[in-house]
Amino acid sequence: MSKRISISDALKSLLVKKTKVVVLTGAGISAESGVPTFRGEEGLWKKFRPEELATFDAFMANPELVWEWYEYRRKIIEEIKPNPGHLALVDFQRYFDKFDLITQNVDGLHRKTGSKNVIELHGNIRRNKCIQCGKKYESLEGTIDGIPPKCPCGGNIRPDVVWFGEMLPQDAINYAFAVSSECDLFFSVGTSAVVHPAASLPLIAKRGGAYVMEVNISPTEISHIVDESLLGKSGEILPSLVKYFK
Ligand code: BV8
Ligand code: ZN
Repeated sequence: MSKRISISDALKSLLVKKTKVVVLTGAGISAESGVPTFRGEEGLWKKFRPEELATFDAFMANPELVWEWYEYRRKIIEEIKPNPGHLALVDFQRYFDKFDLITQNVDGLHRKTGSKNVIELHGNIRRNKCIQCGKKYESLEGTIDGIPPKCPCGGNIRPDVVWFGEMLPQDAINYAFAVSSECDLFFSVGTSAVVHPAASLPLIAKRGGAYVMEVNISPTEISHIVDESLLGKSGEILPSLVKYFK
């Protein structure tokens, strides 16, 4: 049973139903489900730098390598299960009258847990698309076998994620900017806050007058601007915040 962590009176007074809440998550919230983060010591990018794998140029230069890297990551996420941090955010969504969950993660775990209307800023590794005709593929059915597979139109199939140097889905990022600037309480959970434009959301929330929280096992690039940092695992901290719900 997770104990109740001590929090400030300011945060306690905001944990009421009418508070407008936005949560931004990064790879850290999936770490306790066994998904390697990006920049940690065991990080996915230990062997390769992000620019060598998560870019369109990398894919065009070496489609097999990039495809195999995503297949390796898809295998990992096939077996994983949501952890108490994901589950707590479903409770958050049920409790607060106005709640938005924005994620940088591509593992689809929030949706799998039951969170609704998740804003996936960087796409979803479970989905693919054709680089030539843009056709989206929820599964590889209808594609031509190969590494990477090919679309009947002849184009290579790629993961439907946002690579470095690529625009984020316009509707997703616009919505994220809007709700972050209007919320009362913003949580940055399990993200190193180095990847833009997602990393600007806590700043936008702060400028909009929100109380900005950080939940992380270690300090990050935004620790100096948040109102309150809760140091620890999101799988322990988020469920213990649910205990404060009235
Ligand atoms: C764009 C999908 C422009 C693919 C990803 C200089 C300044 C500002 C911006 C830039 C710049 N130079 C370059 C840029 C742009 C670039 C960028 O931000 N680069 C960074 C590295 C400097 N951004 C882009 O390219 C974006 N596009 O800007 O387009 C544009 C404009 C016009 C026209 C065309 C283009 C696109 C960015 C999206 C890239 N795609 N992923 C894939 O996943 O393969 S990013 C990738 O990083 C993931 O999505 C990931 O979510 C994201 C952020 O990483 P984190 O989630 O934070 O993960 P990380 O490992 O870093 O940290 C984990 C954290 O968890 C740690 O803090 C750790 O302490 C904590 N933790 C661990 N365990 C726990 C925990 N916390 C709590 N509990 C635990 N148990
Ligand atoms: Zn095609």
